[in-house]
Amino acid sequence: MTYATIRLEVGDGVATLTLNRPDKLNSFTSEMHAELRDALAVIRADPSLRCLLVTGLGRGFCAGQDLSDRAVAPGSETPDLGQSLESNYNPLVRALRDLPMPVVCAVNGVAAGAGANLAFACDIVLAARSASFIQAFCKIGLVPDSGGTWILPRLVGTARAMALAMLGDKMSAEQAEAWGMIWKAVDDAALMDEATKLARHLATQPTKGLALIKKAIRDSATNTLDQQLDLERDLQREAGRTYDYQEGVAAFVAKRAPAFEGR
Ligand code: T3D
Repeated sequence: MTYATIRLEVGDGVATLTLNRPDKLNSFTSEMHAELRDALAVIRADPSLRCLLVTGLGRGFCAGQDLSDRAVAPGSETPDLGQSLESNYNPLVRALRDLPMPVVCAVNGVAAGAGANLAFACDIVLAARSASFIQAFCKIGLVPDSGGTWILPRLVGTARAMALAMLGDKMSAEQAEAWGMIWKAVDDAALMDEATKLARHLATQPTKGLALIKKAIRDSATNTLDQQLDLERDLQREAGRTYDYQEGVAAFVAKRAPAFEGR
């Protein structure tokens, strides 16, 4: 599949989506959003794909909305940013959250505005040690979007979320790791090898079970313990009916490595 603003490559059960506007630090345009929607639908429909890896080309991961698309002459009508979220950013976050496979993010450089929150919407986030995260919205009078106001307090608590959102300070990958916002910071030169290795490993695992884990952990954010216990009951019932569960048990009993098929 050929796109203008992203790259989609597939192999070893992994779909790799690379944001591809390096001269603009991979900032989002309407075209990029449309291409991401298309690519995510393609990935979701392909049963051979069992893990998604998201990264960016060049020295940035993603600098959020392309602001050159937002400059208006004084006195002219401003674009409806609510509509932009409704049509572009919210569907992207929902598509990643609902994708029934693990989503690994390799943050290769600065992740600002919606670019930072795109990373936090992924399931397992690795970042190059030189990468950084910036809730840049406040610097231009906006509110963190793409799920930022939901995920930040859950990741770091209200006090830190408030300061990150109101100050827009640059946070290093190591600080993000120390605060539990990402899985880990790795040496720049090792980032893509490590992320690819992780994605390939996940693509050999019980995909259906991993998708159910993803749902359970995501839903726990708004469930009571009673609701979560009920959800675990329902998801475990579903997991117990998969081929991969049978295979996992059979392999354990036979003392051999399991061959999961993702179903
Ligand atoms: O509008 C809606 O639809 C609502 C939704 C909004 C979601 C959002 O994401 S709002 C937040 C938008 N993003 C920002 O405010 C971040 C803007 N960028 C920066 O603050 C800085 O570029 C960075 C801190 C990310 C990186 O700084 P630095 O010094 O490493 O790089 P740079 O020199 O600023 O940028 C390099 C190039 O990328 C430069 O282009 P040039 O001069 O070489 O031609 C710069 O203009 C361009 N660039 C970086 N970010 C954006 C951008 N161009 C357009 N839009 C950007 N967001």
